[in-house]
Amino acid sequence: MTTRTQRAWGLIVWAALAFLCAAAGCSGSGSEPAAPAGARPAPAAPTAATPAELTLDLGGGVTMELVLIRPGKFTTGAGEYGREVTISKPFYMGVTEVTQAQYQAIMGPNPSEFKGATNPVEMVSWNDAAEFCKKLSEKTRQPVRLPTEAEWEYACRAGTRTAYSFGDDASALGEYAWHGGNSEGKPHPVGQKKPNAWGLYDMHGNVWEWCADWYGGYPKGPATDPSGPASGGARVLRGGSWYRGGSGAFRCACRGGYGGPAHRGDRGGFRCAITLP
Ligand SMILES: [Ca+2]
Repeated sequence: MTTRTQRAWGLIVWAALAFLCAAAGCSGSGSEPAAPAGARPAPAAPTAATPAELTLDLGGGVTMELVLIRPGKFTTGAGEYGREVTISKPFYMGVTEVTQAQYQAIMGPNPSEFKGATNPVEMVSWNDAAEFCKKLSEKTRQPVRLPTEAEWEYACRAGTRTAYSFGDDASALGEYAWHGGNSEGKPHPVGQKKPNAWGLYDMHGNVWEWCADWYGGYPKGPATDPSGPASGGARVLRGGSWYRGGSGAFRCACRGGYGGPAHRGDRGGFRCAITLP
């Protein structure tokens, strides 16, 4: 497939994604339903075996920083979804999207359209991201994987109950996100905007992020550690990208998910998670 064909196909796919997102209630910026009491994570202290921060050595002077995410509960979604989700196990979450330097250190070639060592890697499929995690696991002897969609939203919310991790006011989005209104038509080096309360950068914007789950309907009622349908045709993407100008795609609850696991686009990347032993 030629680059032009890939990009044209990508436009079709992302347009469909935007439609899905809008259909899923991501186009507004209103308040979300209040979460039940106790929705914030338990303030468990990190231990020597589970430090608050973890640094992986990818070789060649390249590292990856992750932070400990403690168990807790959150209420997901715009009003039509509102339901309680429990994250019962701690995990580590990448502080940033995977950069091109990190991707090259593990995979070799850099597939990105917008080249830059500290830019997020893009033009990576879900399969590519999974392969990266597998190889990084082998290199570091850590169980590196993609976050589940529930873990991603939990980490994005960082204990908040609002439309965005910084509140309900979309006018502050530019302080936290590269989006269509400030990106000048390209992704930017990771970690330049403000982090959320748990120290995670670019959860809103820059590039969409692949999650582990197949895209499908949410389970009804409360759920604990949901991991999506057993099978499907598309994988979940979260967080919005440098391309999109509307504020809806950047909501903590907004679901993306289109294109099969082999789809690549210049608006899609990922970040890593690690299961604790
Ligand atoms: Ca992002």
